[in-house]
Amino acid sequence: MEKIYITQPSLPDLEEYTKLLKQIWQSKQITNNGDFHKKFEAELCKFLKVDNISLFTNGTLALIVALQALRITGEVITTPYSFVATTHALHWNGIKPVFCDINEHDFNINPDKIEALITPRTTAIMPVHVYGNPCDNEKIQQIADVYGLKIIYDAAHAFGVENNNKSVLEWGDLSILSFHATKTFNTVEGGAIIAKDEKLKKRIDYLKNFGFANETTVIGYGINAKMNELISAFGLLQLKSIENEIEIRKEKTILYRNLLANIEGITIFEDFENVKHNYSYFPILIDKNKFGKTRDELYERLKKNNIFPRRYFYPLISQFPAYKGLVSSKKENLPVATKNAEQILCLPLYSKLKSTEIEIIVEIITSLKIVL
Ligand code: T4K
Repeated sequence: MEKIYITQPSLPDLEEYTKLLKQIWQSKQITNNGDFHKKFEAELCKFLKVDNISLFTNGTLALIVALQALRITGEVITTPYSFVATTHALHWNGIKPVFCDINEHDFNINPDKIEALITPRTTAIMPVHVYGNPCDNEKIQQIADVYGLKIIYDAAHAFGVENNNKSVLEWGDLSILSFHATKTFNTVEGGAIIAKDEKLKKRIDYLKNFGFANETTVIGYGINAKMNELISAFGLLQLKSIENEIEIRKEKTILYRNLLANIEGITIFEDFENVKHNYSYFPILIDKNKFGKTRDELYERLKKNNIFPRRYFYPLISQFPAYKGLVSSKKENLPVATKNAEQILCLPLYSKLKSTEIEIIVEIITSLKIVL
């Protein structure tokens, strides 16, 4: 059987892309806020129902600049259950991460545990909408308001996700997106910051361009994190098919759910009420006491059969040597995150994944349970 990976990027039509490339070749404007960049920002704003988007080279630089833009310092309360870039962005800004435990059902930061972690040095909260599951914004905002904290959402997984018909990207002070090849919406590499107002967008745009406000004025410690014209044109084409992409992913998700329902020891997750999802990942939890085999035994069995799921997010960020020494990293402080990280397996999910392939994946899972 051909190898099945966790994901496979969707690509735009090559002929259509070539036409746009020809335009770029003619104009000679290949980066620095050219026409495709401007158009992609405008189209994204429409699609995502937000007013201010700044495009970036990738999601990690977007996170680093978001923290710079809000002048965040000291300590930031965040989740250990994410991709390591979330915490690295804090470190690159000289900020100490303080890890907070998560909810079992949505993998997101548990707002009820945030307050106990606030100190006089705390300046912000950085939650992640893990797998595109919306965080409990209301509770997080209430805490931020009481203590005068900023909120930066790592929405790397949450492209197009809405709650009660409103984009989750409107929440908090800033949100960042990733358009990496492995994401539901990809521009090869890419990212964005979503700002509440034009003034902040302007500051972000300066910061991603070395801090230049004009030819001779540098307003701060900027960096180069601009998206170029080739990628902006690619992104514009990707936008045309994203709704269809999400719809197909939804169908695959429903098939997985139906086939995996009622297998003892496997937890699957239904859509949350009032949430328009983007079906970015298909996470399951494997409880070895009920399933009879560990998550890693299942992971290895699938790999032997040329199927490559991923253990996003194991190990927890707090378990990496760079962060392990922090008091908030202690496993006893993060019981739910620790348990979920030990049980998690994200199964392959992408639009070209065939129904027959999903059936084979589920058969392998089921057969492993039977061979007890
Ligand atoms: N915040 C969060 C919450 C994030 O999840 C991420 C990134 C970020 C921030 C930072 O955003 P970026 O700076 O990346 O824009 C991947 C991605 O590199 C990373 O973007 C993503 N999160 C993370 C969750 O996953 P890997 O190391 O697991 O990817 P990799 O190369 O092993 O790819 C997985 C599989 O996908 C491959 O086995 C095959 C397939 N694949 C991959 C690529 C890159 C393809 O078929 N084609 C491809 O081009 O990190």
